[in-house]
Amino acid sequence: FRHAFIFDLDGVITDTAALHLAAWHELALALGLPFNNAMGERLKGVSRMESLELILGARAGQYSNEQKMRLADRKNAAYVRLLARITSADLLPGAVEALKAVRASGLGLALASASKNALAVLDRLQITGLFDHVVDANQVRHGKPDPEIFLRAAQALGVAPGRCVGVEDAVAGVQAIRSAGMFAVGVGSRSVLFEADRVIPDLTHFHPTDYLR
Ligand code: G16
Ligand code: MG
Repeated sequence: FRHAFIFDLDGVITDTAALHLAAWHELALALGLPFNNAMGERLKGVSRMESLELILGARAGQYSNEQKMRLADRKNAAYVRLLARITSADLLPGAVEALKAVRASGLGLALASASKNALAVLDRLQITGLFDHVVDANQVRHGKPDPEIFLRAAQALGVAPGRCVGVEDAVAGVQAIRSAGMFAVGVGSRSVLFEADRVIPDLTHFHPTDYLR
């Protein structure tokens, strides 16, 4: 491939963010921890264990690593239960069309998701076959905003980072794309994703060639 697109999953292709939030909320309630929906923005794109630290906040020091692992497992069990409800009807507007447009233009297409459940989500959405390569949290050492996940995807596609475009809804994700030396397309609001090279409200009317240098 001469150029490639690397898409984030949660919040770009489907709105699992709401399910993650519901699962964290359930855990916070059980632990008697304060929780507000404003937490949502900070949890986006952030790994499971780092999300737990944010949820525990000042009380993080009161739990051993083993206890934290158990709490993270508990949240994940709740999240996986919610995932069973996802179908291709949960694809965000324009998402499949955008992915198909990338393929139709002969460009490489990869997924870079901070979720260990990414393959299960792709499967539920029935879009696994659209990707040339998938990198998820099981394959990387450092989470977003570290560029590792995007660099791995580019390497697997055999495309130099400077010829890659990353598509993200999270601040941490946009930062990861920029540190990888790629062009960053933010999906969401400009006030949140101001570090992106371009910001679009959603994937409707997504034309891959608009972002190639
Ligand atoms: C996603 C979500 C994050 C979530 C993370 C880990 O990343 O945005 O909120 O904490 O995955 O998920 P899991 O607990 O399933 O491993 P992305 O990069 O797809 O937006
Ligand atoms: Mg995301």
